[in-house]
Amino acid sequence: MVNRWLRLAGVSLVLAMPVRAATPPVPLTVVMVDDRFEPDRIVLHAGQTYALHLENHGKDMHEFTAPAFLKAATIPDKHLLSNGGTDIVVQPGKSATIVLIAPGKGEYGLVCADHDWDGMTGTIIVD
Ligand SMILES: [Cu+2]
Repeated sequence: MVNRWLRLAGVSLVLAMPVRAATPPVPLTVVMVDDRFEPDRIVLHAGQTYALHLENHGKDMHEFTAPAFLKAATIPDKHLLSNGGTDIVVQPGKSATIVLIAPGKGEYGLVCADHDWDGMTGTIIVD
């Protein structure tokens, strides 16, 4: 009987322990203009969760095209990706936010698929 009480008390203690809150995503804003990324050098820490917020301040549609990076990152909401998971499309005047966990260390290419010819390119560095 005592044994049973102890077991019950143990269960209650476990249930009463506060749930540790998950680390909130680190906000990271990248602005898209005609035709650049601001900033065009994005530095992330491997394994950190980010809320990548893309704002299109331009008059043209822009794309955050980073196939290797988006494939390597952990992205719960894959439906936010376009063109086979290679990019995030942002219409002019609109924004998009995607939560992702940065992949392993490395350097990943970034372009706007429509305006790379005009120098709309960047680099994503994970350290
Ligand atoms: Cu563009």
